[in-house]
Amino acid sequence: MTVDFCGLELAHPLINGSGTFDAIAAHRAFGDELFERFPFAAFVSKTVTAAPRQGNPPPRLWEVAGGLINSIGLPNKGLEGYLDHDLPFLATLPVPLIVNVMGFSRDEVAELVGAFAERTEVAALELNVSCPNVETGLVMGADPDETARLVSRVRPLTAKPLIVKLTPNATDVAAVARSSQEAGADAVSLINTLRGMALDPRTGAPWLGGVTGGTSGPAVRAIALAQVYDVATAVDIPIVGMGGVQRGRDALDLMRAGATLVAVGTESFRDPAAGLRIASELAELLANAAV
Ligand code: RRO
Repeated sequence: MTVDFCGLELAHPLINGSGTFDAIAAHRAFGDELFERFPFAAFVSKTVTAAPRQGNPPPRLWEVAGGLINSIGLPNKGLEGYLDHDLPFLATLPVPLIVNVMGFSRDEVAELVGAFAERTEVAALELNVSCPNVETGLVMGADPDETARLVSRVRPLTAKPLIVKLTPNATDVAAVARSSQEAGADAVSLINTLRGMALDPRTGAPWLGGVTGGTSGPAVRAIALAQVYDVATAVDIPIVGMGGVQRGRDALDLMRAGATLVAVGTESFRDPAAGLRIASELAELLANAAV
C-alpha cells in the first residue's frame, strides 16, 4: 500500500489530522511500543504559531451526536519553544514529519515557513488557513484571493512540499483549492472542523470557553466526502481527505472521491491505534476489490 505523496514515500495512505494525536504524550503512555507500531505513515504535528499561546479558557470540548466540538484555541509553545522542546523528539518518530503552521498575518506565516524550511527534520509543511488575518479581518482560507496571496508570499521560502489545510467554512471550497494550486501549493488537505456551538443545558449560556468551536467526527463525514469530491474536480494536486474517518470503508470512500491520503482525527481519541487498524482494514478492502 505504499504511496508517493509529493515525493515522500509513505508505507500506507493513513496519516493523522493536525492536533488530534499528541505523539509526545503517546510516548509517555505507551513507551517505545509507539515506535514499533506507529499508527500513521507520516506524522502531522499540532499547529505552531510564532508566539507561545495559552489557548482558550475551559471548557474546551463538548460531545455531540456522532462527534465532538472543540474550542482549543491553539495552545502551543510558539516557534522557539517548538524548535527547542518538541522538534527533537518528533524527529525521532519512524515516519516523515509534517509541521502545521498558522499565523495572524502573511508575515507571521512567512516567518514560520522560513524557519522550518531550514530544518532537515521536517519533511513537509501544512498551512492552517482557518485563521483571521488581523490586517484584513478576513479568515484567510475562506476567500480564494486571500489564500492565493498567502500561498504566493510563502511559496518562494521553501522547497519542501507545501500543503494548504482548507476550511470547510467557506462559500466555495473548490475555488479556494484552485487558487491554492495556482499560487504554488503542492497539495491540499480537507476538511478542518465545521463551526458549531453548544449551550449549557442548565444556564442556556454558551458551554465552550471560546463560545463557538469546530465540529468533527462521524457527524461531518458526509460533508467531508462532498467537499473532497468537489475539490478533486477542481485541482490536479494531491488531496489529503479527512472528516469522520472511523473504518477502512470511510477511508476508501474518501479515496474514491479523489483523496491520495486519508487522515484520522477524532477517532484517535477513542482508539489511539486507529490509524494502523484503518490502514489494515483498507488494505483488505482493496485486496478484495482487486479480485
Ligand atoms: O486549536 C483549535 O481550537 C483548532 C484549530 Br487551530 C483548528 O484548526 N481546528 C480545530 O478544530 N481546532
